[in-house]
Amino acid sequence: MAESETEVQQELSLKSRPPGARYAILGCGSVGREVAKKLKQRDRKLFIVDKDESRVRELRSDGYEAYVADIREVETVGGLRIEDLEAVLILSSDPATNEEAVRNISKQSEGTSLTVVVRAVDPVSEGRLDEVGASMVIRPSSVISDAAVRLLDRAESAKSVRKLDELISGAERFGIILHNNPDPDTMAGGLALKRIAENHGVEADLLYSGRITHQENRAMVNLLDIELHRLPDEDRDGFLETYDTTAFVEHSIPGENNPLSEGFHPTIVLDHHEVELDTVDADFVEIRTDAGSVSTILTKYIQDLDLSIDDKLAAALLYGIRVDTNQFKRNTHTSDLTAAAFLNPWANRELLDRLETPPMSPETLDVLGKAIRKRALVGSYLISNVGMTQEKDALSQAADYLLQLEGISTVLVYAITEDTIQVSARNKDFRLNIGDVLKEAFSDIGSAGGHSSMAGAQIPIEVFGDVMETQALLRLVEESMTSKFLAAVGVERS
Ligand SMILES: [Mn+2]
Repeated sequence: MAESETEVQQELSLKSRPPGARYAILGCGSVGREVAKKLKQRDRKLFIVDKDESRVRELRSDGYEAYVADIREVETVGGLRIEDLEAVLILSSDPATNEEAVRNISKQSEGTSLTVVVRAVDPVSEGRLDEVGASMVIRPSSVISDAAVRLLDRAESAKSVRKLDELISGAERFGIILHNNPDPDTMAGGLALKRIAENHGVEADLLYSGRITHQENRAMVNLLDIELHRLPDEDRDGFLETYDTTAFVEHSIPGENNPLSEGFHPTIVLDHHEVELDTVDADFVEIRTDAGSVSTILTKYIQDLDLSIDDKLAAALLYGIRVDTNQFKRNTHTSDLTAAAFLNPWANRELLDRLETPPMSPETLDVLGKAIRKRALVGSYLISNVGMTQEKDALSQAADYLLQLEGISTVLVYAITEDTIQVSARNKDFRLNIGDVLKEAFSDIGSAGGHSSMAGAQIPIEVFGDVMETQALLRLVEESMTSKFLAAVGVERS
């Protein structure tokens, strides 16, 4: 039985006075349809008005509350006055009609908070729509250009991840090389790369050099039961020849933060630290300084490859992001937050809690104590010489901790461990890039680098010659570290 317009209206309007946000779409061609579909998914109360009867019938049969009317003269929708709505979207393909409709709607909603969104069909009418009262104008040029760039990004990352996936799927033996003294980010990145390999039935080994002393890192290895293989001290390159495919995770240059010889050629390099790209030699290179961690980069790969992720790997990656961004307070990018949002529902909560509150070792506490006691302040700079220690990883914790001191914006903590001076620096002064400062201060005697807010350096003790007497050596080191650092930040020593 064909229903007359008014009967349908009365029936529908009587049936329910919908709760929550009420929207109206005026002019419902293909664009209106798409918007209606999206708003329906959000469970919004939607009214649709269009002058085409057959279109309205079709919309009703799809379950929409639709009415036939001239959108330039609408005064009520489904028994509601315009001002009772939260928003009106004017989406017809005719510029003059849309302009008329905006004029009509804004006249009726004067003094209310109604949102009027209108589609500009051509650049000419764009400006006029603002004048006649639109709250927001949809500009085709910016919408299309945004979409074009977004699709290009997606295509590029799809191409890149496909290349990485192909390289890994062709591997016989895959050696994933973490940076020295692995931290949560490099380990989580390694685990994710291993997951990608597993998907092709490729065996992968996590390889590293140095030590795992920081309680965070130790806790992660134990709690996640990570199988790590220490690189041999002798003939590492020979050992690595047994792997036909290798990857650097969170480092990029042979010999920098890894023990490999200059000529070593990894297959894959993944990192988020700034580096001269033309100095990186590998078949596949992804260095993203617009990511605060390598875990962020690997999370995107897992998503793009549509791989399932278990709660342990999700917890590891989320932890890697949180540690490197210091709980999203340092060097955090949109990509980090997007990755964290993806991982959060999957991550094993209990595991994450235990990872984030690892028991502190007495040795670490001693280093913290020494760093606090030995601090020297120069303006807002804090420099602390911890002396001799094996707890290299405790230095970064001491630096993080001391950065909280009132009036302090930049912290430098260092110690002699075995035959190297280890430096850890933190900074919250936006005018300063502590990575560049350390490079300027120490790269003539060692390796140094990092970001604007956190950085490190390693200086071989032999640069101080063969001073045998420890106290004399410590004084010499302190003298030189302090003057080099202060000179690099441009502070005259009184
Ligand atoms: Mn990192």
